[in-house]
Amino acid sequence: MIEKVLVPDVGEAQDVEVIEVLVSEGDIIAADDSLVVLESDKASMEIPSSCEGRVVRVLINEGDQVEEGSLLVEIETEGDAEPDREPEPEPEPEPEPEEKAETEAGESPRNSVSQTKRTETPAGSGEPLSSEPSGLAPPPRKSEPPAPASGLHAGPAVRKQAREYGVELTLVNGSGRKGRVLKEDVQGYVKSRLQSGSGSKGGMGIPEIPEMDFTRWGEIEFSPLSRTRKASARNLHRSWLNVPHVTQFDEADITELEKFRTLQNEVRNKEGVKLTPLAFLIKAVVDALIRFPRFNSSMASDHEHLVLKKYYHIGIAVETEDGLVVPVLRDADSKGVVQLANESAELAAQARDKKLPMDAMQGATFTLSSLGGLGGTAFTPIVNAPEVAILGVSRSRVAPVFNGAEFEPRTLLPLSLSYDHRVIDGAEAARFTTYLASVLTDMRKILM
Ligand code: CAO
Repeated sequence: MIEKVLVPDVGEAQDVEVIEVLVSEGDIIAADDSLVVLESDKASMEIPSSCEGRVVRVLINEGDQVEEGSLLVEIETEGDAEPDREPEPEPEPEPEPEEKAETEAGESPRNSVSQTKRTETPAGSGEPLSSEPSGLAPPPRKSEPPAPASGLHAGPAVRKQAREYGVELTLVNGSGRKGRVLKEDVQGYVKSRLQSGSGSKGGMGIPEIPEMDFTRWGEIEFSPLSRTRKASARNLHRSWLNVPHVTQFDEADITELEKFRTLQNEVRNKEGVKLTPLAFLIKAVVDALIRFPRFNSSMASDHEHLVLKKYYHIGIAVETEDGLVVPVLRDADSKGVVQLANESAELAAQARDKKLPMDAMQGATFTLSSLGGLGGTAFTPIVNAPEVAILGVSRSRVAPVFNGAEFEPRTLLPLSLSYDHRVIDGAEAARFTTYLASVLTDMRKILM
């Protein structure tokens, strides 16, 4: 026998939409299993199955608009079920604990719904998700319904509440009978998420990414985050949310600088000095900061002033096995390239050995993030607020550059300057990177 499940009498309700399809073709279902959730302009309702059997056809998709009498699902039953049978009149059931909770939570009891028009459909009918009298026609409830096909026990009002809060119901522990999820459970879940601090992920009115039960798709493993990674995640997130970022890209011709650096490394090898492009970059950046003071500033807390700093402390982003750490190289304007190279190498080593004193990570006025030793052509670093700019450096490459007469091989260094657009305009950023590139091309400019 094939039972047809139709949309029941929806009374005055308009724009009835399929918001959840809870079964798929081939599913074996029990009587009262929920099949589909509908929502109108006034209320929501679950359409349960009136019989047990196998779903042979699902005729609707989520988002479809339906109306009274629309065919939703066909169920193959064993035996001689009568699809067009008249419903048995049944007494009004005692409210379940869940219903009580819903009532306590401020909604009117289902009894008020039961006073609205009630019509049976040929094969099953709906129950309202909200208790607003709506014209949607709930059937008398027979007994505690069995778990729906999804295995989740939750009434329509609870499902609606979960949808409104953006809560994945499978993650909520049900405290009702047979593990049924109640309204208090959803409220408790939201409260605990907020208290645990994870709610702050969705701070500033930003909707949180819904939590997923990844085990639905395969095996998973939980890996704890290190304290360093958690701290840098908080800082990065805060900066990302507070600072309107723009990234300016440029290239510096460092052909001559690389020749000089290679030569210096050969000469100073015996002294144990190793010069990477980083020390020259710090030197050039400080010179650019002196010429463009806004890049060495912070937005005052009144948001009406800039704090222009007269010192040049450069943060160096260092990759460690525990995550990103940014030690600060102080008074970089008063140091030569060799000292900058030694100090930055020392700070990086201390960071990796977890030997940095706390104050070594404070007070930077500008940050440099070099991925040049690793690769890449460009990236968009996140400003290390309250600083207003950060320079990302990628790997240099030799490329043909036209000199007006012919192409010649030049060594080009990619620069990615992210900045706080509240403080720095795009034109200023372009001037800054242009100047910086020119200094890297000819470091003698610093003398001028
Ligand atoms: N182009 C080409 N080669 C480069 C280069 C560049 N831009 N920058 C460095 N190199 C070379 C170095 O010269 C060195 O070569 P040799 O081994 O032949 O001498 C090699 O790459 C490795 O350099 P390094 O990375 O060890 O040293 P460094 O001074 O360039 O950088 C440090 C030090 C601490 C910045 C770096 O080790 C590091 O941790 N970088 C990662 C920073 C990070 O994760 N940033 C992302 C944060 S998100 O904004």
